[in-house]
Amino acid sequence: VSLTPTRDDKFSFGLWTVGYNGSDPFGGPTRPKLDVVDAVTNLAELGAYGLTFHDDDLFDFGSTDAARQSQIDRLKQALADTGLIVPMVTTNLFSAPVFKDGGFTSNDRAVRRFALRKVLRNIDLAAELGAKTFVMWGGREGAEYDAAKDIRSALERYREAVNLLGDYVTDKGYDIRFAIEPKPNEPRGDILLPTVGHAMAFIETLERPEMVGVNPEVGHEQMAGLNFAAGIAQALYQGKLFHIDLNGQRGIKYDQDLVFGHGDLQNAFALVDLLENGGPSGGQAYTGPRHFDYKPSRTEDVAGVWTSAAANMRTYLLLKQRAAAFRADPEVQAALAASKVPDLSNNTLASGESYDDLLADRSAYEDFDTDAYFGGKGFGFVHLQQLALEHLLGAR
Ligand code: ASC
Ligand code: MN
Ligand code: MN
Ligand code: MN
Repeated sequence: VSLTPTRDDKFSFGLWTVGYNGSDPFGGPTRPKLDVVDAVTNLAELGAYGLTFHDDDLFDFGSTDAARQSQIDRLKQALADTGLIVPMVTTNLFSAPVFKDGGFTSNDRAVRRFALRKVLRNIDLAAELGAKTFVMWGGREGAEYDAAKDIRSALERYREAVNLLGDYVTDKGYDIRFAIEPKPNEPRGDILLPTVGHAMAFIETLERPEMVGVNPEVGHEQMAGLNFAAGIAQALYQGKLFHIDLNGQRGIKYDQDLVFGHGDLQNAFALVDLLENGGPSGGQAYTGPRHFDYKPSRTEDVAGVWTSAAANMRTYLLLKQRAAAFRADPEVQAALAASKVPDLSNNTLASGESYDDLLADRSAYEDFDTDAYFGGKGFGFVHLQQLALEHLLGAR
């Protein structure tokens, strides 16, 4: 595994990530505004293949048509000059004051109609730029006060919105799929569709569920105390991993958006192993962009922005290298077998066997001596995890 990023690695970055100027709720910017052409040029030089953006990252909210078009033209020229692509586009329905109670699910109907128009306009731009994925992070779709939001109506309005967008993309013949990005809270006290599981259940209620998947973000699931790699495994299992936001988070607190790996490193190792190798027992691999949604810390200067961007990709490749070594180690293969990890992929019933056959199988129950069968024998999971840790640390 080479540690030099290439286009084939499919690393992409949000314009708002390297473009983050350091503003937080307690202080203003610590860095100047980043121009989109500089972003494209620097990312291409570092080995990324893609740039993603919210409409308002590229042109200010409320821009004139001419100002908007000029920024689109500047982006297109930079893409042509570097070979970078735009694999994903998303819409900002959270920054402007009009969205203070949300976009698709604002209690105010005129706001909901405005939000839909803003998204439709941006879908046209996504199609024009060849983006295949349209992400929807509903950061303001939520509430602080139980009495103030009828959750069932809000979900119904969310559904109405996503159904309409699916109709639009289908009628226009665009080659675009949607990816819903869950987050439990921040900026709202509680956000609708707070986890990958909530989002996947919601998707099944849509008119075109096949057009909609998820865009899970490492830190967002971890803010809910969940195991990110396990959530990704379920999304892959259900064919819903349309996109992914990689970053780092240290526990249940505000959304940190640290560099990938600068949080729960062991879970990041399991994640890369899953994305690159299909996980412990094989299976479908992820082929989409490796998209970093991180924020260069407020403490860093402009040079530090690019150092941190490179760090995301290098960490990913280091983990990919370590995961390959882990899989190739005969001792790991033996430990996996001893832990019966491969056995879980065998059907519990034999082929053609019915519950009547199971009920008739005395060896499965009446004659199954639970004590004699296991005889106190353990599974050896700790040894297996230690082997993973030693590969992660480069000790093997
Ligand atoms: C997105 C996305 C997020 C948010 C956040 C905005 O599109 O994936 O997590 O917007 O990065 O600050
Ligand atoms: Mn985040
Ligand atoms: Mn994100
Ligand atoms: Mn984010």
